[in-house]
Amino acid sequence: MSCATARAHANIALVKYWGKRDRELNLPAAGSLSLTLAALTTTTEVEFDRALARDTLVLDGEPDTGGARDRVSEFLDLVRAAAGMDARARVVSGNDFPTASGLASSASAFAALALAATSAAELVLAPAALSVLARRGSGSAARSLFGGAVLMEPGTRGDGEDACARSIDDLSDWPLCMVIAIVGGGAKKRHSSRDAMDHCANTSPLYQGFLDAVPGDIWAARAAIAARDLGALGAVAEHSALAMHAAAMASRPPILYFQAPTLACMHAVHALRDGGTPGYFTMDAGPHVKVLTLAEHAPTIARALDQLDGVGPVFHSAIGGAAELTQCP
Ligand code: 2P0
Repeated sequence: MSCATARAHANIALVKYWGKRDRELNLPAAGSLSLTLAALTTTTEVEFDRALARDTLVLDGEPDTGGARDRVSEFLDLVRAAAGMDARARVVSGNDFPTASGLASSASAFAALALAATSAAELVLAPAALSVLARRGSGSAARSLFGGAVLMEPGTRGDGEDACARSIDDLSDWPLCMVIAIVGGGAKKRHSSRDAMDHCANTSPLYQGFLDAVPGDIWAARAAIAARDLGALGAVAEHSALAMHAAAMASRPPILYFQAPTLACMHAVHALRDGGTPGYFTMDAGPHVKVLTLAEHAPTIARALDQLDGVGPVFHSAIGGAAELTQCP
């Protein structure tokens, strides 16, 4: 049976995705805008085999028979339905960044799985349709199929066929860089983003405020990218991250991702900026801090954050390209 291997990069949203308009089809309540990161990669091999009784998953070298395998299997059901086939698959997936670091891997994971599984099933999809499919696995995965700066459209259709991402700029002439500071030693997070965003949407009085700001934030981010204006782009990124976290914190009961070193990093970034080193923070559904800057300033920012108690390791990544097929071994 056919086999395919694909590689996809993780991405960090500058305008955050936080909340859904449809849970079944995994439709976002608003758009989002992200940067694809070259240094964080998932590689996934999919082999359909009629002799298999069920789907199998090996994740970072370990057989997985739990929730991750079930989520992969549910996603493969979508591919099987679209391709008109019923063979089960062997899936082998690995991250080149430590899964234990607590960095989100579902974006690169489902982007690589969508590309490898459709190719192995000989299902030819246009980029937008592949993004729609990846979204069913994880909302942020719809963005990880593309390189550079990526815009996710929330769409308006009930069937979700217009809720997909596209690259809006390859950024090849702008050396943006993301410094990633791991906080809390990569301990498993207390709230999955999927559950947390639902809980926030259902209970936080600040959720609607976050949502209402998204279209303007996307407009401002796109204008800043077009003008190659790091200060304007960074201001939007800090605003969107803080608005998302403020809404999450105001949930009942609260969702608090920040730890003390998270705040120390945020203050350090502002102090560096006051001193002339441009950097702008963003945080996702966890305590880690990512700092948007230019490549020439990344070592200075990484060194400053690495010196803080409870912070580390700190590394940095350039902007990455689109997901791609590699050959099967
Ligand atoms: C983002 N996050 O835009 C936001 C910011 C986390 C905080 O996308 O339920 O794992 O699978 O669609 O994609 C993480 O959410 O959620 C995420 P599902 P996902 O990057």
